[in-house]
Amino acid sequence: MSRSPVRATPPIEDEKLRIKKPASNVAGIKAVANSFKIGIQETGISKTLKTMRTVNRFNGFDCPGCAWPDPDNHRSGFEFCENGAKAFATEATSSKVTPDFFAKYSITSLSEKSDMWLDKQGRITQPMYLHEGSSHYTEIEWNDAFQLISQSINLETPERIALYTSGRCSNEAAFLWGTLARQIGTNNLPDCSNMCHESSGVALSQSIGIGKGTVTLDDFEHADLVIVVGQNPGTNHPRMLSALASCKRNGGSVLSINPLEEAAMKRFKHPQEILGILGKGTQIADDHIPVRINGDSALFKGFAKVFLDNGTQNMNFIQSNTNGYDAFVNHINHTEWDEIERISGISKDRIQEIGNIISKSKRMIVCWAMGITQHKNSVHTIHDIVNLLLLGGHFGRLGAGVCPVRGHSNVQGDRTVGINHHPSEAFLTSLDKEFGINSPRTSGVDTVRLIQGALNDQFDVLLCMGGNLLSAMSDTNATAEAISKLDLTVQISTKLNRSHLITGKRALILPCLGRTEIDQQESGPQFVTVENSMGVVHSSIGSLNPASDLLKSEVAITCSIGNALFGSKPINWKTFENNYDSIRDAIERVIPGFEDYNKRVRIRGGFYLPNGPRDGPNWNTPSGTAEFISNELSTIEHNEGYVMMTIRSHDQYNTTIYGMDDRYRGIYKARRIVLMNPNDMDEEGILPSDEIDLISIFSGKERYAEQWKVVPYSIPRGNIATYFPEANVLIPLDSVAESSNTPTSKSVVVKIVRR
Ligand SMILES: Nc1nc2c(c(=O)[nH]1)N[C@H]1C(S)=C(S)[C@@H](COP(=O)(O)OP(=O)(O)OC[C@H]3O[C@@H](n4cnc5c(=O)[nH]c(N)nc54)[C@H](O)[C@@H]3O)O[C@H]1N2
Ligand SMILES: Nc1nc2c(c(=O)[nH]1)N[C@H]1C(S)=C(S)[C@@H](COP(=O)(O)OP(=O)(O)OC[C@H]3O[C@@H](n4cnc5c(=O)[nH]c(N)nc54)[C@H](O)[C@@H]3O)O[C@H]1N2
Ligand SMILES: [Mo]
Repeated sequence: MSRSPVRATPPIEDEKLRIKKPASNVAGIKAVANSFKIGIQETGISKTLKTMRTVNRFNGFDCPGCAWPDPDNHRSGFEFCENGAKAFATEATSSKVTPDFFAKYSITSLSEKSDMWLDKQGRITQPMYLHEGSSHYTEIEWNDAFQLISQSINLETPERIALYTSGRCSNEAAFLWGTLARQIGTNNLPDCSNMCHESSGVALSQSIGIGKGTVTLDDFEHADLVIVVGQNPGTNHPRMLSALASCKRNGGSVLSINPLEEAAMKRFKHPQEILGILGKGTQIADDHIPVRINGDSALFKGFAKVFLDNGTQNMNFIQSNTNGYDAFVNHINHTEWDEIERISGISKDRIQEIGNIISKSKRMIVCWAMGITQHKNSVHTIHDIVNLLLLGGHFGRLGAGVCPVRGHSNVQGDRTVGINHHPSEAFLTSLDKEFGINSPRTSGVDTVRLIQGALNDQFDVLLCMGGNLLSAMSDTNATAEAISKLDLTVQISTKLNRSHLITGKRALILPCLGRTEIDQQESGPQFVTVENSMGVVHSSIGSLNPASDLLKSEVAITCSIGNALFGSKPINWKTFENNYDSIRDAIERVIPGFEDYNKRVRIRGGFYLPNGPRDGPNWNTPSGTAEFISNELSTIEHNEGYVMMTIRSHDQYNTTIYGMDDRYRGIYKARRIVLMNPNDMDEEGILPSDEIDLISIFSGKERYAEQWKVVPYSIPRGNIATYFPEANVLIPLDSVAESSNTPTSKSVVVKIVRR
């Protein structure tokens, strides 16, 4: 039997683009109204009020929207934001995807629907199986599904199995998921952070000895300067705006560095403060630097040049805490202003003006996200950010430090508890001791290596704990080809997405509980724990009735797979499923920093994990000090075409599309759009709303994506922007960041062709 073709990319729809002026302020009453509107449409009034009342409360569930922390003591009744509201409304939706639905639609016909349509069909209610050659999923019993997985995994060739993780997974589920991989005999644990903050983890480990941020929420109230670079908090971390506003209230300044002047950085009206809703709002950014895409390394080297010229570097701190200073000074002296100006697109005068402020700062925080991590030289750029902070001694001090702002609500926790394709020997030794297993010592694959390997027939089975790997990965067509070569793919999911349509020869969908739902096990209702962007571990407990009686928790599914494969020895999987306290006890024994886990996580607000640079400062690097790391200045060089970044609109959560508007940027009713500088448009003879095709060129191979409408926008010349995931077809699989292997989603060289 053979299947009809299944579309890997969303169909191109007839979109009625409307362009308005970008918003001059964000949040405020409109955001509150929108939150309620979406909630009520998806879930009805009483569920909306119930979820809004419990999200991010001490005894409620953790908002699945992002990893920004909650205030320690004074949580308002509504510690939520518009986009958090969208995230939980789509989970708590009353729409259902039942076996009848799958009987009605073949995977081919589903693939002709938009990503938004797929998500809007609602929660998947029971396990489904796609037989080899079949084009329709049919029902399968849970036990049969577990048997099928166990029979498909050949323990003789564990290197041919991979277990993907998306960052909503709780600490408890992630710890067991990683343990399952090691019991199978592999470190093949690709995860969403490979496409996200991997560059931050790699660079920060080298520079400061820990792959995490060093600030707490409180630090924002004490900082005199916060730099927000390569991040769009108004859309992606709206609750962060309160922290920026509190910095401002206390007399601090906020600087934004971004090719786009994102609306949130202009003026913010706190939705939870009545005056904020009605009044003029707080002006967030005091200054904005419209850096060229991938010009940040140059810019930060420029700031360091000014700093050194001013002679205000903190020599006490540098002498007692760092290594590599002299080489760094030499490197900066040899970096030419011409190159800095050319690559950053910012004049020496402007860099000097800002550099003077930076070199005077006593308490500076630098925040960043995907605008920094998804380039070829991302790891180097993050070294440059840390170098600048080291010059001022901004570690181990109130109001100062690094703040890589995480995306998925528990992506940082997943890594802490063992979702890591390069696990440390110390971790594996204690895991083996705890469970009596022999964990493999060879590194596993990340997402890019998984797809490259699958293209070369090196994998048989892929188990996915959440997410939508097909659409999140670069090079959608190559990724689809790779996944189709697998024998079995298993998706543990809440909602339908394209990864359920582009599958291995056989596929399973295992539907699971979401954060908002009651998780009832043998010993009673369970809670889970998560770690936010600032290293606070706290609990999350759902309060809604599950979308279907047949759902299982991520923990229960993992335990059942473990049990089907290995029985109860040496790991007694079922005890973990019955009572999650036992999982936390095991985590406590295996991973440092979780002492008294069960007790401390039951205290309001949870607890902080240890953090050397913050607590000491002390530095877990080979030299025992922080490192100035000097890398040659670089950027993405190209002879023709444009550099394209792929970004999120205000109406999406990664590959989940909530709606067709990008309100803050003034773009309505369309997603297949390209933001372009009006002067570049003039030169190309392109008018607003004209359609163009995009072609990316890499290593001699061309990739096409048709039919994009052009939107004139204030973006540096030679730079353009499109939305993820529609533009992922253009990102070459082999175009990755050095050292972190993250797809270069923010620097894709493309040519444009007028239609
Ligand atoms: N509502 C909502 N919230 C989310 C998500 C979501 O999709 N929707 N996703 C979550 C996840 S997983 C993540 S990782 C985060 C992502 O959060 P962000 O990183 O804010 O997301 P992006 O839209 O990718 O935005 C990247 C920003 O970097 C800028 N940028 C691009 N290239 C460069 C560059 O070279 N230099 C500089 N200085 N800036 C650049 C872009 O203009 C844009 O403002 O958000 C999390 N929160
Ligand atoms: N071009 C481009 N590509 C990118 C990016 C970019 O900026 N540009 N960003 C990258 C980044 S930062 C990230 S993090 C990745 C995201 O990659 P992923 O994490 O793989 O993708 P998501 O879209 O967040 O996954 C959404 C799906 O997760 C499932 N889900 C939701 N909640 C739950 C739950 O509680 N449990 C389980 N088991 N499943 C659940 C639903 O089925 C939903 O459809 O994409 C990356 N891809
Ligand atoms: Mo992310």
